[in-house]
Amino acid sequence: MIVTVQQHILQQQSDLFPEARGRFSSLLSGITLATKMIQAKIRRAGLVDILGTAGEVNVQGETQQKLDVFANQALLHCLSPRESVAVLVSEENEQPLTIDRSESGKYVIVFDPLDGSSNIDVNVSVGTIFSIFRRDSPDEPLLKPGYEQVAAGYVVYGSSTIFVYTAGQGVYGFTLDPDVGAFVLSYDRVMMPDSGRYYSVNEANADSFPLAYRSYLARLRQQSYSSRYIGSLVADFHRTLLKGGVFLYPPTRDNPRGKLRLLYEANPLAFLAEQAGGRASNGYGRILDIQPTAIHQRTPLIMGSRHEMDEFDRAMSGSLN
Ligand code: AHM
Ligand code: MG
Repeated sequence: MIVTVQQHILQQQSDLFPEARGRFSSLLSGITLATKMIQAKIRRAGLVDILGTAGEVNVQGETQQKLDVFANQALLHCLSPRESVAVLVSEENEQPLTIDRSESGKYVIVFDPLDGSSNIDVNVSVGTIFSIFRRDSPDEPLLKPGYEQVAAGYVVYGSSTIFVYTAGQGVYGFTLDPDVGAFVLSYDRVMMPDSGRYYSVNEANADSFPLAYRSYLARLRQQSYSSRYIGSLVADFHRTLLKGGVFLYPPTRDNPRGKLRLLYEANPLAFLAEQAGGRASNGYGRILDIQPTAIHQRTPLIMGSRHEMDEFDRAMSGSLN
């Protein structure tokens, strides 16, 4: 028999969160419902008027695509009525949305509703990323380091729609079966290979990478690596998770602190990478140890297989030989 994501979460929950009594699974089913709505919309791109910009600029100063707006609304719509939700933090909203249900809400959910949206109009994979923290009382700080995440995951809307998550007990992947209308277990306990063939970076920025990054990439080129860069973080990460290798978004001239966002891009993917046996760094240390100071803060992000990450650390410490 098939195992749906809902069944899997309920099983994990009785093992991991015996006190949660369905709250956690209700919250994750809010996320899977929203992502099914998003994928249905994406699959109709080109047939209905959903491509192109919405005419607004978001908090990052980026032009919002119509699908960015739809994806954000779908997540807010599916999550805000759930009993267990205390605060929603979205890439598309400048401020966190506090749900006025202070007694029952126990979780903060942070998400990037539609990552890689510059790829939408050209039919390239995009994704949704989410991260979940516990918050037992409204007095607790909203901003916590990534090692306190209780769950994290993403959906990649690619040649199929795949939901990947961890609740701290390994990484599991589910493929949307359109006949059943459910995400069905297809990757049981994913482990990232210890090394891979690919490195993934926007090489058009290479002249402005710090020297250690350039030395590292030169070293990879001397070995038998090939390059892959989609420009959709979720898709680039999904390949890295399954095939190994390394993904980098270093500091650049235009983005000296990195481009990617700590809370809803780096943290969740770092949690998944570690749970799959890989690593994630900001160039100085572990992504999951960073104490955030703002909800939309950026970070350099380097993540991948153990072997490539060890070599990256050697490059950063100047001990590549
Ligand atoms: P977005 O959240 O506005 O879509 O931006 C994030 C995207 C990532 O998906 C991707 O890794 C990166 O930006 C690509 O940036 P660049 O075009 O600078 O290489
Ligand atoms: Mg994004």
